[in-house]
Amino acid sequence: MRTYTNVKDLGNLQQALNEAFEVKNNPYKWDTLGKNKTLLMVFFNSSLRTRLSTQKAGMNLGMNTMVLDINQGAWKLETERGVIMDGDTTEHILEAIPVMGSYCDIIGVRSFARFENKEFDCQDTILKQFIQYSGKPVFSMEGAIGHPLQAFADLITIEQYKKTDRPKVVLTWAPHPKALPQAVPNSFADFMNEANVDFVITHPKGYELDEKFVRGARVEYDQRKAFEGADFIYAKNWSAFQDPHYGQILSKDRDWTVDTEKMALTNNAYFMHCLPVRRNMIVTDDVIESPQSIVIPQAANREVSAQTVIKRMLEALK
Ligand code: AN0
Ligand code: CP
Repeated sequence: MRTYTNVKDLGNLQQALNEAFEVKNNPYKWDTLGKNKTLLMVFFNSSLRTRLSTQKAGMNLGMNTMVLDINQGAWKLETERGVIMDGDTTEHILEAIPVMGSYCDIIGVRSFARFENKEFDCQDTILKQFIQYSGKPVFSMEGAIGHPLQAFADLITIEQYKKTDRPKVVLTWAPHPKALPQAVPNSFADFMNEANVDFVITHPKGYELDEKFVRGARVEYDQRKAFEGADFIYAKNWSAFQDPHYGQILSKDRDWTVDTEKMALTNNAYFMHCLPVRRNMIVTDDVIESPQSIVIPQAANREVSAQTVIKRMLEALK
């Protein structure tokens, strides 16, 4: 594997899942595969889970790992070509990327949507520049349009907990005070559309995601109706995608918060969220603390998804 930015990079999904469970059951089986190989993780945005789980995944494979926080100690990077750099950016990303590539064997990049220019975001410009100019295998640690390590971990978690062959999985929008990217719901939809699940998306009108990821999945605007008979409730906030409201907050309606009363409509569903989560905006204390909440094992599976992806990249280097 040379790049990992979406579900298609995994090839056969069932095979990838089988490999992930092998990794989960025996994480140290390949502890010399990454000997004298260096993993560089580049963060343009904050992180708790991605930073720790991906670093741990690299260490399980015997790699050396380095982390660079672009906004804390690195030079401020210019990302547009043709700019006269007489402002506050010190270095151009087109030099910085190949320099970073020269110190490592595999690169992970986190660069969220900026909501300044929809075209720039939709092209996943920063991630693409790393792929094009680093000379090294690159995987997304959440780009401008996707978070495939999260969605792979989500699928592993659903596989781990499902009680029927084809569970009903509901992705529900929930309120949040800040404008958040669409990356997590995009990738979740992308993966669920490939998986053997009955997938339903519910959100208020105006929050329609990019059809590239929804791919004709059922969208139900009545959240309560969507919850009926669900086996998994996956909550997430995102900002509007459609023009002319790209990156805007259209609603903070707490009637969409996932609570005990709504969970009672489901088939005793498990509750999932990628974290970090704002309690009593996205989900009530009662629901996230309930025995049906699997947010902690879901986060733990981030190590598994990262290790599976990095392992494949190391194998391709041989
Ligand atoms: C980010 C997002 O919604 O994309 C990261 C989630 C993994 N969340 C926040 O910025 C709160
Ligand atoms: N779920 C997730 O990616 O968390 P972090 O933003 O803390 O890495």
